Amino acid sequence: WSSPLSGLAHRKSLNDSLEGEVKAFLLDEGQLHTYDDLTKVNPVTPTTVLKCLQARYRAKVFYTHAGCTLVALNPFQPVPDLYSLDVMKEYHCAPQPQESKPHIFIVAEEAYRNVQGQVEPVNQSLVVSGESGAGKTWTSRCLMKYYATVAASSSLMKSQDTVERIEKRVLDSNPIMEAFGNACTLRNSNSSRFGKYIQLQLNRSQLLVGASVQTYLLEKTRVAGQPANERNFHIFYQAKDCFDETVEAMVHLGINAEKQGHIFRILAGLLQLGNVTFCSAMDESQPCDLEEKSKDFMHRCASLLCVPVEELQTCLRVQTLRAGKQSALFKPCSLADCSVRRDCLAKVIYAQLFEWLVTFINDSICADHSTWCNFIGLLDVYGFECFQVNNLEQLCINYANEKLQQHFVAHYLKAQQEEYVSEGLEWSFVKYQDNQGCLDLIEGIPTGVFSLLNEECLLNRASDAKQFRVRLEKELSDNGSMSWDKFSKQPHFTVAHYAGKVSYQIEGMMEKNKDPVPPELIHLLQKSENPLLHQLFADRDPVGQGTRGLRQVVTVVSKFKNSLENLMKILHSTTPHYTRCIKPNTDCRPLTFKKEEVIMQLEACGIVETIHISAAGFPIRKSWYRSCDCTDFVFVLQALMDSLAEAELDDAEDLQEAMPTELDPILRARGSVQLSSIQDPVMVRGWPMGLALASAPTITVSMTATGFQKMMS
Ligand code: AOV
Ligand code: MG
Repeated sequence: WSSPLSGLAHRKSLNDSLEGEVKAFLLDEGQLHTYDDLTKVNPVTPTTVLKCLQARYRAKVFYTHAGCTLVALNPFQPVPDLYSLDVMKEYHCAPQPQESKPHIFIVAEEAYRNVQGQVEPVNQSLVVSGESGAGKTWTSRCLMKYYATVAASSSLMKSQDTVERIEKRVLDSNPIMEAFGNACTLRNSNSSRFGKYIQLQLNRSQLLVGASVQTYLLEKTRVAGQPANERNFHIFYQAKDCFDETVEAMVHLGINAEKQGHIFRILAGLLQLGNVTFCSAMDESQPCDLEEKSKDFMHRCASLLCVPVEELQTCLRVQTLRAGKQSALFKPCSLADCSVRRDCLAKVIYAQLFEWLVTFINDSICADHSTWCNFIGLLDVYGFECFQVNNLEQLCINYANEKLQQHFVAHYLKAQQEEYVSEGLEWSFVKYQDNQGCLDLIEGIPTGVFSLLNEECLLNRASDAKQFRVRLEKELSDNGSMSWDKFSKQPHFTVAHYAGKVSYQIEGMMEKNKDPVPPELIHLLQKSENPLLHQLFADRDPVGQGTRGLRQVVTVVSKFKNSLENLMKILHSTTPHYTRCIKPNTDCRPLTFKKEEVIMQLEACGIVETIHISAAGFPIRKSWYRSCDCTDFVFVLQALMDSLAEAELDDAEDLQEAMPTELDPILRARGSVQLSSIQDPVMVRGWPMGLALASAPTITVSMTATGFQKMMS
């Protein structure tokens, strides 16, 4: 308890300084930056929370507790020594890390101590959320470095130079995955274009012995085209230093020079392919021609991908229609289709290469199952996105964020309140934004957007955006999270996500969901003499989507939904810890705090509700503030604390006796303060519930003596 109010003398000056809205604001504004936990802000309103965060940001304090969650403000500039080895040690060695200054390392250390469990090991998950550019990936990297340091197992030191220690290898997975899976977007110059859940595997002695990575839906369309002023994946541009780092990481993970050669030839092939353009043939019955300047690109592409150039040209421009088992018909593709095929080839190669890298990384860092017993999982997914034009990628990304929000709501907001009630605490439910309606809209069966989209895709007919919009409207118009922009020229639908409304363009959505790959392209790649490219497609069934033998149409959204459901199962089986990254301004400018932008993010993730509910774990009950003057209460509380700090309290009677007489005038004015003990103290995260106050004019102070003492210590 670090209230700046200490004793009677302050009361008058405090009252004098309270005016207008600030009147309800009990904290000395000059001291706002000292509030390490937003549950101590009083009263908890979006404005007061915002003020506190702003004051802290100004004072270059970037982490603040919000009860059960940690709020991380993005400084958008390096903060010297914030993540140094010494700081890690400090938090790791602290007897009570929670009492140190708020830091991501507190969350890390708490999970690390929890994982051992008092009865049996409990796996932990660190869920980092926030919008694009808020700092999730940065935070995840900090967390990984922390564990790679405090849980380092020197026994695994290998003598060969190329096989690095496991901690180093786990960390080295980052630059590789970021080089291939991150890109510069309008929101973030290092935006993750895939989701990632990494499980850090710990042995019985809590040493890091390995890790496994699960990735989610790489935004592969980016390889073929990017929105204006955005870029392709980093790997296509890296300048020397970053590139060296990527290559070094590859070496550490066992991707030798030969394999690297294969990888870079494939990437170079994709760059050449991207330059290929087509033009209509004179004779319409003939396949499209290559633009003159594209012929060289085509040759270089074929040579780099190690496929016959004639066949490459043909399969980009001619569709092969099977007619019976043996014979085939050939149909020239339209000009537009040629480009679609070119892009499709690039996408399928890149996505497969990315998947191969992830598998390779896993093979290199995953510990044998017998050697580890529990894990700490780190979740870093792409943040909520809302662009001018949003399509299936954004729908999936925002759906993932919606799922995480639900996990948070269910796990924390709902569960915590139910716990209070079950423990007999008089409690009126704090309303929070339940996003089930939005999730029903997206994933509901049989009439959610995903189901309807799949249905449309399985019909095997040319998809029509207008028709699909009509269908959506017919089936989903009674869902409050869905709305329509009547004036938009293109067919759209708008979803009210927890983090804001997003309008999705329907055009192109069906094709993206089907994600068809012409079989000719797969046949071609299977002939590649680049051993890696050949390997990427060796097992693939050219006609079906999956590997040979499993012939069924798996749409993008059904695959994504399944993988997210698995993720949710894992999250539910672990103890979660939430970190909310906040982006203080959309321009990514250092130390710039835009109130309107921050408040929207705070509201979106329900921070204020979280604080209200968490605050119940502390001694102040919110309802009290609504009905009476807060200054009195804090004053009473502070005076109580001051005088009881030294007292030996065994029961409520002791407490009654120790009541300071200075309180009498207030008590007379306010009614009385009754002290009684709670028979069964409510334990909230190891804290006996301190005080619960009933409404004015009678102030009922209920507490356990030990609770009070603990609070004081
Ligand atoms: P994101 O992961 O949340 O966005 P990042 O973690 O990539 O966002 O953060 C964006 C940028 O903010 C980083 O590249 C850093 O420059 C800066 N940054 C973030 N946290 C810190 C910090 N603690 N200290 C200094 N700089 C920081 V996305 O992946 O786009 O949703 O899809
Ligand atoms: Mg990221």
